[in-house]
Amino acid sequence: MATNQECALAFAAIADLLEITGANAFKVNAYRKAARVCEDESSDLGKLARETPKQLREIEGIGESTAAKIVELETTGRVAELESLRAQIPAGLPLLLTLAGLGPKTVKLLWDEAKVTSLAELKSAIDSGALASIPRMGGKTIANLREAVVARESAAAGPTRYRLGEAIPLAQSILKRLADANGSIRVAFAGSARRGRETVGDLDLIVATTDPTAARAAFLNGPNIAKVLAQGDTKCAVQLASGIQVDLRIVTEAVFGATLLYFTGSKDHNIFLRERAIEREMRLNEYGLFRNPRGWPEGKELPLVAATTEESIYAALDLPCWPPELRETYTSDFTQAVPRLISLADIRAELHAHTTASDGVMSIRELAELAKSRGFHTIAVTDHSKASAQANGLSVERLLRHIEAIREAEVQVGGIRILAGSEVDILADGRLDYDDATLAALDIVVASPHTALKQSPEAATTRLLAAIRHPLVHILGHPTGRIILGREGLAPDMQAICTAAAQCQTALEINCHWSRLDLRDSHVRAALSFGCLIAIDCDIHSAEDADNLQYGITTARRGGLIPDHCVNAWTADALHAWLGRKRSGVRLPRDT
Ligand code: DGT
Ligand code: CA
Ligand code: CA
Ligand code: ZN
Repeated sequence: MATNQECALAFAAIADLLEITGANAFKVNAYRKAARVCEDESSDLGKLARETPKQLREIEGIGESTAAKIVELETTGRVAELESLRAQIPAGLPLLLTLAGLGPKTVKLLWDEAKVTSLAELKSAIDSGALASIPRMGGKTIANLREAVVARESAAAGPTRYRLGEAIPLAQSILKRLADANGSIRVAFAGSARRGRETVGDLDLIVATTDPTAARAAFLNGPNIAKVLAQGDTKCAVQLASGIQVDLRIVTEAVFGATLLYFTGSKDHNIFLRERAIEREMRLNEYGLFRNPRGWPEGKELPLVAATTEESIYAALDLPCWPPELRETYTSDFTQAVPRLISLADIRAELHAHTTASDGVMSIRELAELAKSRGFHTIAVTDHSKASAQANGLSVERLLRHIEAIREAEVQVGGIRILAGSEVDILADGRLDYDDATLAALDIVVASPHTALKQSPEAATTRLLAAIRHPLVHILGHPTGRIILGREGLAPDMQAICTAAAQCQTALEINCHWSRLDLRDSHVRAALSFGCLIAIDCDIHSAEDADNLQYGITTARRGGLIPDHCVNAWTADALHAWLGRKRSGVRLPRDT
């Protein structure tokens, strides 16, 4: 039940609080080390705690007391020492730790010397000049503090959004606690996270249970919860240490579907459904779909039509059950049928992955074993090209040796096709970073923009078109180079891009990393309307990156992608035929 991340968070929180209370440095450091070790540990600590607790002690950095706390967290869901530390200090202090540049030492100093115990008190202490008299508080430190407080206040004023892949893992441990709680029947994400939006404002969870008290306790008591915002019988809300808010609805199994439907949204989709209900003399709300005949006596209970599952509600409204990813806008596109959208299980190949040869952390063999463990028939090794010097891009000589190593690994590993490829830089003017003879020696070429990401839309269009039309390029990698909540990236003419990509059978990538999701959902929709091929790739640098596939899939689904248009969903024969076709029209240097 306790995840490694939860253990790490608990130890980090203990270390912070110990430091604030002035505990000795040795003890503080032991907890900090334990937090790091838990974070990096590859085996499941909760499972060890349950099955073979003695083995916890064998992990370097886990001692007797930290091992006992992992067992405690696993068996009780709490760590008593953490709770008693929290009880010893003012409730507002832990929040101060989340201010930029404010560590436990300074928080302790502020508390001891200026009696600061909350954000508001810190602000007035700065404004009144009270901090200036504190030893070790220089003008620069105070200026930094002021900036951090201002940043926090403006963040609180504006709508802070979180990237999907950052937010979801934070709530997964809560969802698990809810699922494991007594009486729990069903748990689910709702809201924008379930619809797979690239950013979320908050997270929404729903639990169906016969024991609401146990569900509430499971939700409110966890190591990563900074603050309880609401704790009612059916609605609870918390703020996590990272600042993100999590809302929970506690319901009975009988109305789970209606509540899930309502809180999945979007608001526009809810309006669409409600109006459809009204047209049919029905009423839809978070408790169910009810018959509401004309002339029904005021105040008399409406007869229930459906509430337990979303499917039954859609069916009663004469609609196919819309996948959450399509519930984004007010649209009646899918009143007759919904497309068979691509799903995780359809993916059979990864075509964008890095090894230690450039900036990845896995060897070719490790990568291949990872892909095999996912049931893939093909993995492409696509390390960076020479222009990406910061990513240790390969010179032509190194690339040729790498191809040999890939061929050897394919024989040694067996049972999976390992393609020799490259993620070749598309230079600012559209030329590729390797010459044609070099590219022709590869099985697969992913061409990506990495630099000059602020060039004009016209220059970007010319640049990307050159790569798409290059006969040796199979896939255009992260086409715009945008970073969500970070940088805009290129803004090419998508119609021109899609027209050329469809014509040349060059696939456009959906890069699955949650900071990229590039192509974005709207681009996927546009690309499909032009008949483009789409690749969904994790751009693997380390094993965890493979888990980002889910975010690429939801992005693809939001764009309406069906498996036929996704090269990663094809059979090995179909995929390799497409890759080969891209080679057949080209005169290779050795033929001339
Ligand atoms: P977010 O959190 O900003 O990323 O977006 P959502 O869609 O998760 O929005 P949120 O958390 O405010 O509410 C979750 C869902 O609950 C929303 O998608 C639809 C439903 N909902 C919330 N408030 C209303 C409302 O006032 N009217 C209707 N029709 N639905 C609502
Ligand atoms: Ca939400
Ligand atoms: Ca919400
Ligand atoms: Zn790249």
